[in-house]
Amino acid sequence: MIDSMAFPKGFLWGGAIAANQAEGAYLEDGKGLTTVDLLPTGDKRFEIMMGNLPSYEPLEGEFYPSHEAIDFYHRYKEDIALFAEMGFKSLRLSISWARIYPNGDDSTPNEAGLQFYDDIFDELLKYGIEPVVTIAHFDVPINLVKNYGSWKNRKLVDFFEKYATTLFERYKDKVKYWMTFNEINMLLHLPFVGAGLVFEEGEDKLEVKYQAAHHQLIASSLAVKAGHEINPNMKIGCMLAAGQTYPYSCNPDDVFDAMEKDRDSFFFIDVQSRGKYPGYAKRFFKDKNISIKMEEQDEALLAEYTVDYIGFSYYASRTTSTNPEINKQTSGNVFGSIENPYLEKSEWGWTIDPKGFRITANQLYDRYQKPLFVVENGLGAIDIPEEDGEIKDDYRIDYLRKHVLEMSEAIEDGVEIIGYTSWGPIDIVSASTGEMKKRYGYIYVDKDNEGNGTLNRSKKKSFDWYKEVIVSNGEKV
Ligand code: BGP
Repeated sequence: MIDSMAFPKGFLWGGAIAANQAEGAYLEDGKGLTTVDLLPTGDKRFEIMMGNLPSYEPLEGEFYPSHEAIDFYHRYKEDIALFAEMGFKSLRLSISWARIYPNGDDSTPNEAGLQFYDDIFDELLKYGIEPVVTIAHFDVPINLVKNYGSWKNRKLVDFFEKYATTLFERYKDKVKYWMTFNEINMLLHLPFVGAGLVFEEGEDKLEVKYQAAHHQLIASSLAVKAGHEINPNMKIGCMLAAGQTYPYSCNPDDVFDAMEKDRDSFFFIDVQSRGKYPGYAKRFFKDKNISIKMEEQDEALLAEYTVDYIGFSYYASRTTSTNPEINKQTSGNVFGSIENPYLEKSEWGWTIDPKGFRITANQLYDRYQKPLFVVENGLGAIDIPEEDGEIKDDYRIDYLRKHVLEMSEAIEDGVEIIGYTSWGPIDIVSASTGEMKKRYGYIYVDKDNEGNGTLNRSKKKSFDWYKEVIVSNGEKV
């Protein structure tokens, strides 16, 4: 254990999960089918994530991990008790849109779905755990994809506004912290995942993506408006897949390239936090011949209803070069990074860069001057139980310790950070691969990649480590 003193009183330590990666029960109690329910494992998964969906129904013989996931739907009490034992101050979770509005365009919400989240929030509050809610985390009701074209269509703004308003009204006294769209910039990289986009022949994909982005940005503003009207104490944030891009060399071409790559992501938060389309985006649209359809009131909405805080995930940094020779080396990252010779990588090729976390936090705070909330961070790794079943995940502890220390450095740098919810405090389905073997948890779940296992929960070595971090408010890491 190492001493650090930076964390403010009331810092929201905890963990983060998403409905589709944890709940399972994919058609139970009136839930409708969503985009994620059509993502199998294997190569097809990536194809679909890029916007090539073969069918609007699950196919015979395919394995869809979200259908059962880790059965959080039926086991949440046991899981929340374990989170409480670790001393969690917060739990970030998402609400499944299709549990509330099974088809997305229904006139009334599904009471069973609303009740399920009421029960979860009550259970959390019983232990003094603050719920932090993501309104949309990579799942769109499939009816909206099939019959409306998902976020390509402006109508989604209305459906989302209605969905968000239903949540704000129902949970106004239970939930203070909200986020509108998980990793909103993921839409550019995995368009089906981020926005339910399925491309048709001949479509200008870039234009479609930015039109969908515009709709999400407007929907996000309208959600901020509705939430604040319903309860002015609500804090409604955005959520960015963050991670600094480094230039491979000090060649100004590389430096400029790195800046542009970061702007692909900042674009979203510039709009959500600063309230307007940045000049560089306008130039980009012009250069690429992209025209975005906007309505008269849009600019005013974006300007008036900006977010209260900046939520972000940080796993890895990226590196970029304009030199075609160097560009040949790539590493496994949806953001298309090249190898950074100074950094180690995870088993999935993600760089391990704790200092990059400090840099990223500083950069976001310098840019937006709003409180930051680290809502995802962690190491996806293969855990192999010892003979007695114990999992000695020192590699995970090592990753997290270094990141928590860099976070404390960022706080010393003057960055305002209100909480840290590490990703997947209990093993859940991986978003990118659909695998169970890519694990992040302090709590092990007995389930393999094919879906076999008892689903029993057990504590890993990191469980006690994280408990100590929280008890000492980050003084002992
Ligand atoms: C983020 C997502 C999460 C999550 C995490 C880890 O992009 O918001 O849903 O799963 O990354 O990624 P993976 O599960 O692919 O390891």
